[in-house]
Amino acid sequence: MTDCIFCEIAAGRIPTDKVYEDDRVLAFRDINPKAAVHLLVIPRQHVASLDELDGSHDELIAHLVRVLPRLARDQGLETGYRTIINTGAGGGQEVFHLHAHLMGGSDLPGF
Ligand code: DGP
Repeated sequence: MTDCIFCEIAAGRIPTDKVYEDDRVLAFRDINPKAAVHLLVIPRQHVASLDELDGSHDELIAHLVRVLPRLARDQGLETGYRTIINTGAGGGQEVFHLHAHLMGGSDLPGF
C-alpha cells in the first residue's frame, strides 16, 4: 500500500469504475461527479502535480493529453467537453497525484 489513493487505484488495489487503461495512463469515473460524464485521467507513474513535471515526463504527458479527445469521443461527447487540471491547494487540488478532469454532457456546470 502507498498513501496515494490514485496509485492504489492504478495498482488495482482499490476498485474503481475504470473506463480506459493502457501501459501509461488510466481513466476512471470521478467518485463525486460534477457532470453527466466526469472522468479522471491519471498517469500510472506517480507525479504529484504539474509543478513536478520536467523533460522526462514529456512523452507521458503528451500521451495523456492525446487520450483525452479519444475518451471524449468514446463517451459520446460530440459537441465538446471540458478538461481541468487543478494544481496545488490554491488551485483546488485535493488528490496529489496528477490528474485531468474530463467533463461533459447535459449537466455541465458553468465555469
Ligand atoms: P482535485 O480537486 O482536482 O484533486 O480532484 C480530485 C477528484 O478525485 C475529486 O473530484 C474526487 C475524486 N476522487 C477522490 N477520491 C476518489 C476515489 O477514491 N475514487 C474516485 N473514483 N474518485 C476519487
